[in-house]
Amino acid sequence: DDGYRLWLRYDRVADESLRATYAAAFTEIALPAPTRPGFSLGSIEAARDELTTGLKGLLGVDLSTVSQPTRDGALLLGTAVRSPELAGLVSEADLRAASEEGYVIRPVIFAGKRCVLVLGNRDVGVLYGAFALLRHVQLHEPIAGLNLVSAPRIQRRLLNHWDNLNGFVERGYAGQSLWRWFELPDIVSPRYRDYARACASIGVNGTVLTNVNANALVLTPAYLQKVAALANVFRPYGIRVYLTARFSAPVEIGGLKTADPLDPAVKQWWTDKVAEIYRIIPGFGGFLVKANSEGQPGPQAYGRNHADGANMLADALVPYGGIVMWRAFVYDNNVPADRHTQGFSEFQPLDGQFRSNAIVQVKNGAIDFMPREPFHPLFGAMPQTPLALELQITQEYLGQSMQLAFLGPLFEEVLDADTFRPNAGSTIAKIVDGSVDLHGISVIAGVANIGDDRNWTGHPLAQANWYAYGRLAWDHQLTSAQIANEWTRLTFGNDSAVVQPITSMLLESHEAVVNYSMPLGLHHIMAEGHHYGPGPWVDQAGRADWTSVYYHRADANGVGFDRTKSGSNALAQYAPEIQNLWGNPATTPDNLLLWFHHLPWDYRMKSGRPLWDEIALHYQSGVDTVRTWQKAWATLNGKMDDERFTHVKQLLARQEHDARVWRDACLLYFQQFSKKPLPAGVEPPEHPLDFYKAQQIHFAPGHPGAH
Ligand code: BDP
Repeated sequence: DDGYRLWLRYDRVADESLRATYAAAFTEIALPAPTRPGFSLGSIEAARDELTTGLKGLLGVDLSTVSQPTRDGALLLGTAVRSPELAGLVSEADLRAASEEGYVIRPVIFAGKRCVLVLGNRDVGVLYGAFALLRHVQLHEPIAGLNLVSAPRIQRRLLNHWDNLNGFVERGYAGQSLWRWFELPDIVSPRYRDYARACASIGVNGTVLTNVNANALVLTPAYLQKVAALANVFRPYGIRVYLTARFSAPVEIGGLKTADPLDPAVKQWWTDKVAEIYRIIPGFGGFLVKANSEGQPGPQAYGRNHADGANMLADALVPYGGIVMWRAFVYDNNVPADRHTQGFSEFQPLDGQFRSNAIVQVKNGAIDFMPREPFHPLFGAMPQTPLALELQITQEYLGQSMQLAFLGPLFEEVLDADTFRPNAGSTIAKIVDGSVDLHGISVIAGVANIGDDRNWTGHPLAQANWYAYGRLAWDHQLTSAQIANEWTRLTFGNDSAVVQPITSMLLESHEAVVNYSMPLGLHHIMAEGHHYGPGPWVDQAGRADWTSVYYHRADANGVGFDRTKSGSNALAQYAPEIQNLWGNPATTPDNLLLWFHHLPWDYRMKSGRPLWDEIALHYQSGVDTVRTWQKAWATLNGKMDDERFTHVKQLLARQEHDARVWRDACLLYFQQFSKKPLPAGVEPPEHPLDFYKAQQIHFAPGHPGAH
């Protein structure tokens, strides 16, 4: 099994009596108000097709489609708007709860038959309902008492692809881009539909096709036709297409002399461009913009600010219902004392100046998707501006597609973080979903981990990260434990001898990677450029804040970045409650300690151990945990297909090796400063420090310099 089917496997239910129960419950598909005239495939038809294929696989039955139920067991699909007689079968409260995109699934009597109703307010709700019902069956859940009502908490649930037009994916570790730009629009790979099915099955409803390090060419007519071909495939699956807009496009492809956002000719150029886009791509979602960061062009080149830039694009998009997502991940050559502070300093003062269809997109932390990072201080600090949360699904700093790091717990930690703004309980989830400041628009974005590898994500278990992102984007109240369990059962079957070990591995894995790479709040100590493996010694890298020494600041006195009043005071950008908590090492959680404090090597930890020992033991524990997974995985031999079994087995062996390299390299490096022996229980390093320093990866996947 090559893993292509992801979590939509639809393998036959092995338990015959269970299968018979399902088969009796689902006998035909009834569409009282089908097909929108003029549309070859709408969301309801996509729902019908998915149910037909899925139930054929699961139950071995061919369901026919009828317009009215002819017997008991009809699956009744429809929307409240177009089938009022179906809406009448459920309460108003249920319909309200299903809101714009959700669904109600429940047994009903209709036309004298016992049916299962899959009702949405809109067509796409029926599609999401179909996937929910198929998931229910795949998880072998009972049909008796079936009652599912669900709606997403965040409106726009996006994947951000960092895909270049040349096919190379920046920070992508699963092959080349899915989008075959050269072939499009003439050749439309069936894979695009499978991508859309997978996204829709977890509620993803938007996709930014192109890299934030943008190429203006995608806005030229020839490329817009290619984009339109993809948009046509995605539309029935409820997925809008978005593009990254290179700020200097008016100069690069428009022949203008300037891209100044206040210049009337520039405004006109974007107004015309947006009109052209909507002519070619109906339902286009809008733009994502990285400006004045890492060399990307932006309004500051013309003495304007981020709001000037964002508003100019927002104005062009507003007649069509489009949005602009303007990224707050900014830093440039005017390095402040601490890069941590720059995003906040540039954006917070602009609160209130953005148009209502301009969203500021903020990474979960202020530095850059570190293995663990405190939440970004902008969350809660811009109450008048809707903020989008940007998560990284691709594992740039978490072992890429070589290492298992299930990100459900990380995403959950971020979503649940309390900003204390305006008061306790104002979590990032509630700020992002708009409930704290009552915004009319809400967005979440995940940087995709998908490429054209046959199994989509390189590491078979990394599929779980795509899944977890979508599920949490739909409902941030789900727990990562629930999601891990669901995904494992969907992907490897319901045998508890398989589910239990895999679920435990998944749930331990993010912390284990943190432990063997950057424990206790250490950060940005990876190898330069490709970011794979350790590099605490990196001290030359073009700019200070690309080095490791800038972040760990190890010296004879200790280690860590002092971000309190005695240091960079980045902490001042957080709410007073957070400042009190994290301003004092004794009340800072261990896992963020060295993010905020520079502490002596013999600093007494909450455990009673000296800091040096604690660091060393964390590195060791990360390695130990990986070894327990190798043992657990061995028990699965014969319980799944050989292909996935062997692939993961090999990956775990590689991970164990790489975890040791992290541990040995970092401990040897820091030992030069601590001058202390390794505590009992920590294995001695295999090689001297110079050996690790000499290791070099020349061509790593996903690295901008690699193509
Ligand atoms: C960093 C990546 C870089 C991205 C940048 C961004 O290393 O490749 O371009 O973030 O998010 O994480 O813009």
